[in-house]
Amino acid sequence: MRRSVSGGCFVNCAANTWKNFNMREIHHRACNLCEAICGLRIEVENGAIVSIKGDPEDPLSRGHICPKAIALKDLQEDPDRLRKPIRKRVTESGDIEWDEISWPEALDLVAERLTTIYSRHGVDAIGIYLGNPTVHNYGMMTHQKVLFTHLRTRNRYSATSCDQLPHHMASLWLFGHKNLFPIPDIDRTDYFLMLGANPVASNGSIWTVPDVRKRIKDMKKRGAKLVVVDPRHTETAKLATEHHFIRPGTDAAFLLSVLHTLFVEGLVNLRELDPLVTGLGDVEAAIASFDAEWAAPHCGVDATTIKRITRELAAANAGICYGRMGVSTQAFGALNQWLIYLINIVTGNLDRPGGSLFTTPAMDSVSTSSPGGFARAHSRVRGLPEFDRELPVAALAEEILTSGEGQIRALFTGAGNPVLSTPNGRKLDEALDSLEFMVSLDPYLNETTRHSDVILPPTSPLEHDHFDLSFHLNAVRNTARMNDPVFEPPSGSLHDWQIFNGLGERVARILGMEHRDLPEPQHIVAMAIEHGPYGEERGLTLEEIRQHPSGVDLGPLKAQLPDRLRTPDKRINCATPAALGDLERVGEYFTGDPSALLLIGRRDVRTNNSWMHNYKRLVKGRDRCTLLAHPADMKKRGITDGDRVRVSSRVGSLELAVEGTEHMMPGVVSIPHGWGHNRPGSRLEIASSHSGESCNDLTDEQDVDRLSGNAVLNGVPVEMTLLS
Ligand SMILES: Nc1nc2c(c(=O)[nH]1)N[C@H]1C(S)=C(S)[C@@H](COP(=O)(O)OP(=O)(O)OC[C@H]3O[C@@H](n4cnc5c(=O)[nH]c(N)nc54)[C@H](O)[C@@H]3O)O[C@H]1N2
Ligand SMILES: Nc1nc2c(c(=O)[nH]1)N[C@H]1C(S)=C(S)[C@@H](COP(=O)(O)OP(=O)(O)OC[C@H]3O[C@@H](n4cnc5c(=O)[nH]c(N)nc54)[C@H](O)[C@@H]3O)O[C@H]1N2
Ligand code: SF4
Ligand SMILES: [Mo]
Repeated sequence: MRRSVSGGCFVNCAANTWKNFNMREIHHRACNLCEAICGLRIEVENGAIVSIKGDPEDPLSRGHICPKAIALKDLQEDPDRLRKPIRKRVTESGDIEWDEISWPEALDLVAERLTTIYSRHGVDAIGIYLGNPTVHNYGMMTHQKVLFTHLRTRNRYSATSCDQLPHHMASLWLFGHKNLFPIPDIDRTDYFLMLGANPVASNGSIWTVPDVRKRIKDMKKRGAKLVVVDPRHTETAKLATEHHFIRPGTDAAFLLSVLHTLFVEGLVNLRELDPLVTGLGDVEAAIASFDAEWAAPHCGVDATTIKRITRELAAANAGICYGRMGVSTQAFGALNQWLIYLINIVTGNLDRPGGSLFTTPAMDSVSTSSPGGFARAHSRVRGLPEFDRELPVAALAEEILTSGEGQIRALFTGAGNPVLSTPNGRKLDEALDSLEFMVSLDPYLNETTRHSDVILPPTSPLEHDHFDLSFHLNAVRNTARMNDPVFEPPSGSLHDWQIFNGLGERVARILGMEHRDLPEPQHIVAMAIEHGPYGEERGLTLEEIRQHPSGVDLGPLKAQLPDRLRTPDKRINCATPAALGDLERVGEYFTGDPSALLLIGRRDVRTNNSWMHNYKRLVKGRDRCTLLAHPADMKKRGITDGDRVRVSSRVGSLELAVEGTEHMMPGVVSIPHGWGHNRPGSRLEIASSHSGESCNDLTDEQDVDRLSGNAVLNGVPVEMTLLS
């Protein structure tokens, strides 16, 4: 055992003096569930959690907490959460059974199967998919390369390409690094134009903004304005100064006309950015035909309103334009994010307090990771472009199902549930069924991992230490936290990073490659912090951060251009060829059927993508997996509130109950994602009795943002009929 996971000391050395379990103790901890990374105080008595509360001393979250954090207790105690590796066995009568096996046996088996397929069919025969919790678990971030550098496959996929891929692309194009995100400085802004985001439910994304509700209220008290543009009158829209419906998928028209208005009305004002910005003349010429009168009939926001919003944004001392999932996971995801960045640039609001600013995290992934690259290779079957050495996940099923050289025959999934989270989940189900071998690094036997031959369950989040590697980069204030584990890991269990070390070592040994285990994640982070911005400047160390378990305040976001840019000439060249090239598609796209019923998604504060429906406190009460529709669309089809309907798209259909609401734009329906726990063979007792349906049985893997390859999850044409 020890030999097999060298580098993995179970007792987390300096970090832990194990607690006396007969006492009540408060553990400080940052929540790992969503991007808000709220500080928590977890009270433990006799080895069990008795309360979870917000930590008022956390300088970022200031005591905020949401219902999901309390479910960390349920996650810790869930009998369905796997504690030991399990291997699939098909009985003589064809039933599937799962047997617990030891860690050495599991790791040996996985390494042997992966290397056999690799040796027989070549490097690209192994596919990798990593899901969202990867970025909430620093050991997965630091250690995945221990295994993946040996596997060298081009078939790498992740949730990024059904999520924030367009942000990375726009950041690379304009600022020179995929992770240089401009963060809305909500606490100091005068004007906020928000498209396709619902932070009151999501708690913010590519924007770590705990307690956003209070921040919005404070902002309005100061006299600042929040304008929300969304096909649904969302929880965020309810707090806004104004809300405008927009036809899904048409934000490019809206944003182009905002930029156009800024140009033609002489509202471009680069302010401090003036010496840094080039290429605006080319952009102005390229968008000359996209005025507000052209945009209005496509997007459903009238021309007068578009122009007024534009003038208000331009007149604000400090303003923000921000867009998230609704504008990223649709037909023009990459173009939209590029346009949003440009609007912030030409109004002089980039790098401006109260506008959008780059952060300065203690461990700076802008310095420690590659800048990223685009379209240096393409997927085998459909020719979709890579970004940062990953292919769009919309291509995963076909890369498994289409025979020929480079076909995926074995798949490694880690912290992901692509059967529920990626477009056309039914096709992926079929594809996963056809694999020669599949292994999942995951604590649950769920809709995806049921296809695996072996499931490797890591320790729970509270059983390992925690430093947030991802989200300080996106936060509205610079802070840092390092927290010790709340519970001692059960004897013989392994952390995600130890599993990567164990597999990496075995794969290398079998393939005769050189291998070095990586040290514990905290050592890697400690080094990066020492060489990070505060380490170099004033000797900040991980140890010092650990001494402040509620977090260290590193101050408000600051202007830092041109230093922060990673472009070779330290300038922002706005005339991005790929984005300008995509403009050709705009006119063509908007000739589509204006009467089509379009499907969008939604998030609820009690859900977290697909994986937190197995906790009673989060699923109790009314059914949340319903279809929302405007009463006019229901009436046309003879549907009344509470009826069950069939919704169908090019790829599939499902049945669910309807809720009529004028909060939906006419012509648009909404189904939340992450449900559909009714597929046989998973082990999720509570989730399967609140199963809902998976809206990704309707989304179409063939319909991607043609520029980026990002999945189109919003604006999917569907039909809705009453079930008799
Ligand atoms: N239609 C539609 N689809 C969407 C979206 C949408 O808005 N609409 N949103 C998309 C977005 S933004 C995202 S990020 C994706 C998410 O897509 P995925 O990341 O594929 O799915 P999750 O539901 O987050 O599944 C997380 C998995 O990680 C496991 N897990 C949890 N914690 C850990 C851990 O610490 N270690 C390991 N090894 N495993 C862990 C869980 O058991 C679960 O199996 O879904 C996307 N899909
Ligand atoms: N409670 C909860 N919180 C979460 C998650 C969760 O599942 N549950 N998931 C986390 C993850 S992984 C992510 S990535 C973030 C996402 O964070 P957000 O992007 O803030 O969350 P969404 O609810 O997906 O917001 C997308 C909005 O876009 C709107 N929309 C849909 N189509 C269009 C369109 O074509 N144009 C415009 N303008 N708007 C459109 C939708 O109505 C919705 O209000 O949330 C994170 N936080
Ligand atoms: S908002 Fe997100 S980070 Fe904060 S407590 Fe809720 S789930 Fe955790
Ligand atoms: Mo996401």
